[in-house]
Amino acid sequence: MKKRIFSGVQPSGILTLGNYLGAIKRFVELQEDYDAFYCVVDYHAITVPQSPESLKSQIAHAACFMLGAGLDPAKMTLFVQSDVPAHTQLGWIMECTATFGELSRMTQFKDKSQGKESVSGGLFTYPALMAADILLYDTDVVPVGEDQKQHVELCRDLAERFNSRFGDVFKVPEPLIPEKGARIMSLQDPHKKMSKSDPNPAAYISLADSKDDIVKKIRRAVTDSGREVAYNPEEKPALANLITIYSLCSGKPVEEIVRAYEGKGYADFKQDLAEVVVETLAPIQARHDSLMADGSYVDVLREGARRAHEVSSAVLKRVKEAMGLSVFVDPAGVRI
Ligand code: AQP
Repeated sequence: MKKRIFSGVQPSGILTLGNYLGAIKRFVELQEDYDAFYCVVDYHAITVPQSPESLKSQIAHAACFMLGAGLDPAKMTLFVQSDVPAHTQLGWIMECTATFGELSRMTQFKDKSQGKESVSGGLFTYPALMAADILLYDTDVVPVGEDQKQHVELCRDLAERFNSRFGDVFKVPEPLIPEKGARIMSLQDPHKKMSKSDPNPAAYISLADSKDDIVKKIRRAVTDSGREVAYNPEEKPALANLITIYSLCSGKPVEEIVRAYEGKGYADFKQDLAEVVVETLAPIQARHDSLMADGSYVDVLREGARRAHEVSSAVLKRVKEAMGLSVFVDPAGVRI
């Protein structure tokens, strides 16, 4: 039997090249060998304010970019989190399993709440919901970028704690972090990761960016002092990030890229990098546009939610029974 994987993407903006290279590209490869469940985690997106129109369209774009990148409904299950009731139900149980101290130590909460006058309670407890997302599918492996590693570790701790109290209920999942591309950095600050919710659009390449936008953003990307195209993440982190993007998009090893630009300057390198990124995104954008236009992604999400509900409701029932909670109706509210 194939091992199960689960992973999610937040529709908190239009997906970026970081999301693609760090996660979605891998999702496409992994659907060949795993029983894959991929989720557009819209409940996570509302941990920060979202307008109803933007959220609705960001969910559609996220699904179409994921399908456009190569996710195949015949090989994997793609669904939207809020279509499957078990997520928030187990989310609450996981909040009651996690401790305040544990949640306070999550670095993403610290980063995202920094400098804000007011943050939602959901931003604080979101790693408990993420643990629920994963555990509901008896997940073996969670493919994520480096930034999510701490949350998957928390998920493992919560599963083990729950199992030690209530018996062998949850499968304890393993994170799967790519060696390369685990963290694509901002084009404006190589010490910050590329994020779709960055207030400065010059900091990221959105999967919806036009050729002109991509060329401009790469031309304006910060580089380090000096002129030589050399890969040195410690001393030249901005350039190293650009070389990593080049390598992941072109499939060429870093050494080959560095060799090709010996004696040339940053301008030549950036011009070619822009071309490589445009070529990588063009087919994804074309498929995304046609899925958005014909609306066929809706059927994919509907069927995905049906499958996800089937699997997750059985796991939730197991959890509730183990804890002594009521199981007189199924998670969708139907009497059983
Ligand atoms: N910069 C990145 N480099 C590599 N991988 C990344 N991921 C995100 N940013 C990078 C990976 O993409 C998957 C989906 O991430 P997410 O949308 O669920 O949440 P996130 O990590 O918080 O992504 P963003 O773009 O930074 O969103 P906002 O701005 O809303 O916080 C995950 O596997 C993640 O590791």
